[in-house]
Amino acid sequence: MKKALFFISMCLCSLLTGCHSAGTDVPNPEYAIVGVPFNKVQLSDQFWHPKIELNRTVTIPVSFQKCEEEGRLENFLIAGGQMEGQVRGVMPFDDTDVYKIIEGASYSLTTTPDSLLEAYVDSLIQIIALGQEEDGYLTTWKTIDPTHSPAEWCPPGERWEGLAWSHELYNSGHLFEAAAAHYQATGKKTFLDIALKNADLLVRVFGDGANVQVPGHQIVETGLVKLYNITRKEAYLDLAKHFLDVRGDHRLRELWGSYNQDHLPVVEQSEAVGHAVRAVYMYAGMTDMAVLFQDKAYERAVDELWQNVVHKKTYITGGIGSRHDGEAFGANYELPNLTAYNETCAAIGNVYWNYRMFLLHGHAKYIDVLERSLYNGVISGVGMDGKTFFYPNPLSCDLAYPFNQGAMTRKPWFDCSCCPTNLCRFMPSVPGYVYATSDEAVFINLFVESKTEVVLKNAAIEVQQKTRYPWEGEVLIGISPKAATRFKVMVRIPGWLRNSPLPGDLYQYASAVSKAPFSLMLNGQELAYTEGDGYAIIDRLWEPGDEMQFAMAMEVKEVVTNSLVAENEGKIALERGPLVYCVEGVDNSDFDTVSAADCSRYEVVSGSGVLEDTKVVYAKGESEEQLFTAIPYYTWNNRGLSKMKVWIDK
Ligand code: FUB
Ligand code: ZN
Repeated sequence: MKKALFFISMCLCSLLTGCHSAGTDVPNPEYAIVGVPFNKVQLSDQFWHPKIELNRTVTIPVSFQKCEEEGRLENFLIAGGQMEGQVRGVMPFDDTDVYKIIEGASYSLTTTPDSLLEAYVDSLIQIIALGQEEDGYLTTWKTIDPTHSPAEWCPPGERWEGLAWSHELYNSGHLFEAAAAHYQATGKKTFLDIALKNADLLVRVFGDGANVQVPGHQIVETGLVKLYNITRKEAYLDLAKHFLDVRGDHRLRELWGSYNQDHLPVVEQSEAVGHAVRAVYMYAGMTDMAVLFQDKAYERAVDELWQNVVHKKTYITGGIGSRHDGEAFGANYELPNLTAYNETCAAIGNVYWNYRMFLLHGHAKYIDVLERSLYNGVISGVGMDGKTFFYPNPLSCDLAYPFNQGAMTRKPWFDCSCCPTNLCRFMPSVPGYVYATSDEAVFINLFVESKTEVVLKNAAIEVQQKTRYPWEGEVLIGISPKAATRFKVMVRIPGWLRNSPLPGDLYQYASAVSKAPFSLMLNGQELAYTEGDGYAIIDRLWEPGDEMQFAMAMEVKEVVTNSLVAENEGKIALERGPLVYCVEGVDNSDFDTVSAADCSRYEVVSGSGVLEDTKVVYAKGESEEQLFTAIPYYTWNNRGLSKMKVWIDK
């Protein structure tokens, strides 16, 4: 079967047309701050670059293979009348796995050209086109047989019937996001044309209030904005806003309730409730609206929601959505460790949302949240082999509770494989979070060895970082305009460096950190800078070849939780730089009684075996005896079954 599909896809590949020039940017010009797109940032670091390579060489190929094996591609062929049969798979959104992997493959093609992969992606797009109906409709299970739903919980029905569960608009949203990325990465319009045809159908069906149903699972909103950024077609933007404006309005339709964030008009929502991935995708869309429509009600709502999530509902790992039941946010301060859900997709969505909040407000606190999710709750989702995955990401494992969809180790795939394929698309986009620009400033947000070129005040400026972050705290930041130019450089001073693990009072460091947590020099000399919005702001006439030396103290710090989280009473977690640590049974034979009470110092040493590229922490007692060993949280469960905990008795 696999061979047959590959053959079909390669034949279709030869029909390919519509190749355009590569590398078109689609940043959103309405944001006062614009991220430097991923395809303009070259990473050369030892942390992210290998992970992105692993994603390119292992995660993406194995995920494509799973899609072939499990009939995800056949569904498009059956829908297009090219094959006989009933829908394959058990989820009404299986189409999106294919879109999301194409999105990731497109990103990786920009940084690493690969003619075979490009041909394969092109052929998949041809297959997807076959599954699209004449008028642009594209959800294969409904086209194949609307009376037969792949999932028990999703009622069958004609187009747009049962939108609470049918995922038709979710499918469109991922289609739009993937097609925008494919166009941005390759310059080809093949996938974009499919997306635009589908978007035009949505405008005809839902535009102008013709149909006041809303998506059961949000994402079409941000997808439409991405299409608007490319086409500047107002109808896409208006439809995105329409979907948000009518949500939760009981005067228009019978509401679905808080699981779908459909209990109140979105601008009246102030507490994060319901399904976590749905929620953060929606908040990302709302943040887009706050900017694009200069809408203060939207801005106020996302500010309040953000405060609620960060101050009361975020794990120390940046994970969100504490309940397995409904894959949902819990009540304020409901942050259990063993049963923490923390879906990988929710952590990824949290990055998407926080990045938009940064672009809206320009404050580094949003990058603090983003960085915490990125280095902990996102990358814990994929094993070091690149082909096994966590769906939930708990903060404790007792070797009894099968947290990972029935398992206690990472699994190669899931019937609902949203998390692996979200990682496929997310990982190669990481370079896009490192730098940003406004009219007068360059932002250094993440510390990653890399280089880029930005244009500010009509001057081209080379920006470069050399660093071994997150293992070491020194960063050399090269700022080199072609000719001397005055502008600002904003160097983020991470919250973890200044006694604030996360904004708010959910977590604190147990003791004050070093008096001089960082230093910033220019060309080896003292440097005059001001501080604001979480940044060191250096406003000067920059000369070709200028270089700053930013040095952050990388101490091991103990974190304590607000007493309202009863679960963590009397316990500490360990952090070093942006990384949260945990203890695993495999390193600690006395796992159940591990305690930091008698710890007098922490020693940082290089890991070994699969952890050889990491730093592990030894807790030492008064007479230098080893009390326990802690490893970076994201690396846990890579050495077989083991108990694990982030929060340690003190
Ligand atoms: O419903 C689509 C995806 O499946 C959600 O985002 C995940 O939480 C999983 O339920
Ligand atoms: Zn998921």
